[in-house]
Amino acid sequence: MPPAGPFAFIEACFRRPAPFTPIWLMRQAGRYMAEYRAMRARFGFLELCKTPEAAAEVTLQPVERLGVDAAILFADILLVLEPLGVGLEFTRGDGPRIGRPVRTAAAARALGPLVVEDALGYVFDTVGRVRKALADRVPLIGFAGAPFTLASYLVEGGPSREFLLTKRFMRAEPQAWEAMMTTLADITADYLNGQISAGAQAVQFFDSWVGALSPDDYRRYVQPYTSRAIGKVRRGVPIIHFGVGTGGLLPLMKAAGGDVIGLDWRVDLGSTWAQLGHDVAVQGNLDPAVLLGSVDEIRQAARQILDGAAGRPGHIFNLGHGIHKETPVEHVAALVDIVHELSSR
Ligand code: 1CP
Repeated sequence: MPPAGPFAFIEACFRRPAPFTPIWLMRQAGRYMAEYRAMRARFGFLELCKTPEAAAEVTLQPVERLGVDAAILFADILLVLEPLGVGLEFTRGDGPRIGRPVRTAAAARALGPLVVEDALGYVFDTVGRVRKALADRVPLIGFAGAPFTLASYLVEGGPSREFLLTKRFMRAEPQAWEAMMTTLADITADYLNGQISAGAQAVQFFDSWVGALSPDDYRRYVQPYTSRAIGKVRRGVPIIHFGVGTGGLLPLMKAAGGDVIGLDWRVDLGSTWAQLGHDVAVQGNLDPAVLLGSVDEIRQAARQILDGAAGRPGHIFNLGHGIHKETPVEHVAALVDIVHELSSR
């Protein structure tokens, strides 16, 4: 891979000074955008992910419309579960469903391994197309689910609030849990390295639901596997490590690995960064609900976050989680402009 180039986003990931604070947004491609809804009228969600030409077009929509400083591959963290044969489906309105959830030690041990080039080659095809179309205007972020969040979908069979089946499984079947998490860690690393070979210039680990765990459980049941996955990702490409509701876990997540720690909106960016240590970059952390309010309120809230970062190299502006589908697209575009204007140095 050629060097990443002088992108503000990549500079910030490595805590080098940049002329402004780079911004991209989780779920920047999605249902709040008319262009995306038009694509979804033509393709089912999984079909869209599996049609590289269309997935590449959707990846580029927010880059054109918003002027963000990075593109994020259009795909889903659950795509790796489909070739494991568990019956992944995206149902309209209801979100993802796993037809054959993993509820026994035998089922957990039977998972994988995967040859990612065969199983997920369509994603790598999309990455190559996006890189070509971007022509180095902004870098491309690849991503994958971290082992815990993937395992939670496998065990629960879909979205969950309490993750009781997952928490019960990891305690009741610690050896099968270890086998499953090791398999998921290795698949995740191979999958991210495949994206990097195809052209991804940074990667994000989504451990979205890990905030459901106590610190002790994180240490025992998650950290070894997230560390294993992160440790296997090709050196030199920045890694963002993100989860929701992780206020009590951030030092452990930092220890597990990553150049950048993603913060949700429940924590104060300035003091949290100081506690974590300025030897790691941070990403975040505007409450996505702020984008439903006025542009004045958006400006105030953005300024507060930028003040917390205090111009220190190593801050990437983002939301604390994904954009809500009810969000006016003009407000998102306004946020991007506001962050560029207020942080320009
Ligand atoms: O109806 C539709 O059009 C599908 C909605 C949708 C979209 C737009 C889903 C289903 N996935 C996506 C795209 C997606 N998912 C991206 C694209 C890149 C971007 O613009 O950010 C990414 C990075 C994801 C990652 C993802 N999928 C996560 C981690 C991020 C997060 O939100 O914490 C998770 C947990 C998923 C699972 C998933 N896929 C889709 C939905 C609705 C969900 C969440 C369901 C749940 O609450 O459990």
